[in-house]
Amino acid sequence: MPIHNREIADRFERLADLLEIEGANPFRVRAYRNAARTVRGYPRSMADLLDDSADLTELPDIGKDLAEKIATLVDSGKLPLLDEIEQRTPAALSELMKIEGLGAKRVKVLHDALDIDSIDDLKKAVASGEIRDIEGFGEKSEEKIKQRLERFSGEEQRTKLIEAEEIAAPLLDYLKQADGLKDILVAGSYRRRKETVGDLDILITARKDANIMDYFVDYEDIEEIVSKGETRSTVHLRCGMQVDLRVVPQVSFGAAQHYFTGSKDHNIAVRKLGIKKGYKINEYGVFKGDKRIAGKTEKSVYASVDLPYIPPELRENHGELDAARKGTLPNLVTLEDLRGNLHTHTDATDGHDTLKAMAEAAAERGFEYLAITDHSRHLTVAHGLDQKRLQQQIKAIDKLNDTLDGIRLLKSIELDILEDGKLDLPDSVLGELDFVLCAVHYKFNLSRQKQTERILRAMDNRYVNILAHPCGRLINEREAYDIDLEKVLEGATERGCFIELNAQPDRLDLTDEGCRMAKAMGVKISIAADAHSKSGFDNLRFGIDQARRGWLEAADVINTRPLKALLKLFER
Ligand code: DGT
Ligand code: CA
Ligand code: CA
Repeated sequence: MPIHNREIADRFERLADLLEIEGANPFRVRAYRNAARTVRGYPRSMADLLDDSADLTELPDIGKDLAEKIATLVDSGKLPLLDEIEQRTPAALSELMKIEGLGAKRVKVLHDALDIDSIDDLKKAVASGEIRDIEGFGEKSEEKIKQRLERFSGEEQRTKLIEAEEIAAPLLDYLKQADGLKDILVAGSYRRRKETVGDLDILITARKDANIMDYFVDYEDIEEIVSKGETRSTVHLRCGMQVDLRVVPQVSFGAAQHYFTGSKDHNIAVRKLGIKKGYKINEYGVFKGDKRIAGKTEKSVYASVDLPYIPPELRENHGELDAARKGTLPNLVTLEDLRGNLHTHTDATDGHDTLKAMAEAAAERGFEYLAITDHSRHLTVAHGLDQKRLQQQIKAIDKLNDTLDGIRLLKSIELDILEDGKLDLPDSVLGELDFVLCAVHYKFNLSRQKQTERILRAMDNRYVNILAHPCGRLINEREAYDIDLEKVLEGATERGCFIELNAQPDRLDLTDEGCRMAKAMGVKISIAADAHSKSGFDNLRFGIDQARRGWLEAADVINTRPLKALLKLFER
């Protein structure tokens, strides 16, 4: 059975959690967390890599021991060390650590004091008011835990797009081998490129005698067949993902694509336009009375209500129908529009590849420029650059630029924004850089007003050009810190600063809504890979997805500009 990167990463994370609760060596804990992050974000599945006899120790943060553990997991589905630990420490304690504010230490205290082993136990303890009596907790923290529990249970579990892709890929490969299959497409939120998806909606057309459904439910990764019919089946995969599969007639394929791509609100709005013209629009086609007048292609569905084709990323009923009618749909930015990347780390700080390797990888991708933005010295990473090391890097970049052909390295830095909005390197050295990136990496819990002020103060510095990952969220892991985004965007325009859309698939920060707001306010965006290794440039396509959902066109994005025009933008 194929094991997905996500499952491997989850196990390593649980291992790290349990080790941390047991008070293990922090470096050991960190090693498993880093490995989990590498595996989770890796564009190819570990199973595939091993199939190709790849050397896993070449991946960031994967040593010999971890490589062996991954191989065992792929081979047998087992992680013996985790099994061993779960004998003595309940696995569900790792769940408790997902509650914001409960770290390993506090989880252990709860466990030791009240035998709390699960979210359910914790809920009961909160309800009976027992938490407040534990040393170091008190009434206030009991109340906080209560609120967080409520929020936690309210969240439906949605899957990050990159993980959904990883789950979909082997299933699609499998389905494509079905006898008699003609077309196959993943519709739903997946096709709209939403940052997270609830389930996968797969559409198929096939020869009449093809037994698609029998073939489908034989897929080895299925845990439960929820329903199986001739044209529609629903299953749950082992990883928990639901898959809806529909087999539709060829003449209806466009209408089905349209219907099942959604969003629901978009569909309803289109259907209303149909009703006005006396048509019925559903997943089988567009009908005038009993006569099908459109539906073989999506384009024909839109044409039936006098609209041009609308790209899936826009189909949220956020004004796209009006824009389509008026002929003002945006000409959405594409991956090919990007001429370079403005957020990159090397092994000088927490990246994994050398300056030269990153430069060559970027050149190979056809980038015209690549900005090196290692971390500054403050709290973020252990090896942040101080003034002296930054100056060394500047020299190294100058030297490398002399030898590089076709690509220019830009000298930059990712500065920490300190709590008071000051920056952690002096202006004298910032002046030597091509531009400056800044970001919040700690003190996430300031009040809205203070956090907003903090960022505005940082942008006051005349050397600052881009605010990186402006909201600080990690999808499914950490909420955004509280800021007044409108004020920050306004502050950015006033100061001639730009905002980043960080393309790491677990950040995607700025959000799609944020992009629309920025566009409306005239703030330009940098779509940035935040690459920590050569493969990190692959992130860009997720950034593009999000940007398109945010209605951005090439002109709204600064790294679509040729080098000269870009450098001009950085003069402030
Ligand atoms: P998800 O799975 O929560 O990420 O979001 P979707 O958009 O993939 O939603 P899903 O899987 O429930 O349904 C797939 C599409 O099917 C949805 O985008 C639009 C269409 N659809 C589902 N239910 C309805 C409905 O009641 N009316 C209409 N017009 N369309 C629907
Ligand atoms: Ca769906
Ligand atoms: Ca569905």
